[in-house]
Amino acid sequence: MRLYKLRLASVVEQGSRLYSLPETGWDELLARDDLAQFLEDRIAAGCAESGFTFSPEDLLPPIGRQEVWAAGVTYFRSRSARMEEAKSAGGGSFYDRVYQAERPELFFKATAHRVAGSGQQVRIRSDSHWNVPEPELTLLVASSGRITGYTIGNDMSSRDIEGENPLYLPQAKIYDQCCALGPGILVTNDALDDTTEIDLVIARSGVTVFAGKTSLASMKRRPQVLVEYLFRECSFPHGCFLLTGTGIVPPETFTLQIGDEIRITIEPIGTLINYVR
Ligand code: DO4
Ligand code: MG
Repeated sequence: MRLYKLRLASVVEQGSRLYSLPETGWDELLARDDLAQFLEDRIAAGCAESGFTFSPEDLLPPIGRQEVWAAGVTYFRSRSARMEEAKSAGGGSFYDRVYQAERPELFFKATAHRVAGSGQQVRIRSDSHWNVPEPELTLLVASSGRITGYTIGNDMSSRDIEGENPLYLPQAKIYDQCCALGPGILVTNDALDDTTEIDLVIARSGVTVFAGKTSLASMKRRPQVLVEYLFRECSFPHGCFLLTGTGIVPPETFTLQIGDEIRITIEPIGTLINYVR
């Protein structure tokens, strides 16, 4: 079952049918521990209007008052790329240490104001010359700490700023339209299979300039463990989103340019499409 946020409605896709949920607040839905059951019950009770249709332009980012957090260095590829980028500044060993450590790297990424939805624009910083998208499986976590769904996240990153000094991480990671989420939320109580693939394609004027692939089998940490650390000393009355880290890093010669199209696909969630401006 997939849940979409539109300008005027919350919409559930079940099988090949779309149902709108009038009078159901987005934040109230996302905070729920029993989201899958709640949506199924609403549909079964006839409280959802069927026969609804929408086009991709109607989509909003699937976020309301939730905070967006991110985990880092959860794949070997991210560890190695970051050790290299921070080496000359003397910061290289931090990344290997956090990759091995019991405590994960978790950082605050965005509120809704800085998040783009599918079809919308993400930004690169004007004071950076080396920028990449980070395609990440993203958890929807209820206020209780239970994982109730999955979406796709793009953790836009300025690698030159981060590499100059690890203490610049918040500036490399947090700015307007630094994050994309969408297109919708796969609502399920089941964990995603380890064979689930994450695909990234970057196109420039219609030509692919980078393509990469990974799978959840390469992620070093389990989603529930990341959530357990995040919830240790933070409460989330409206639930939250947690990006789980990137396993795809383009080569050092690559940087995003204005106009690039970024496509991230994770089936069975869908494809998140954004344009750089
Ligand atoms: O430590 C820097 C950020 C790491 C990150 O965002 C990732 O691995 O995805
Ligand atoms: Mg990341």
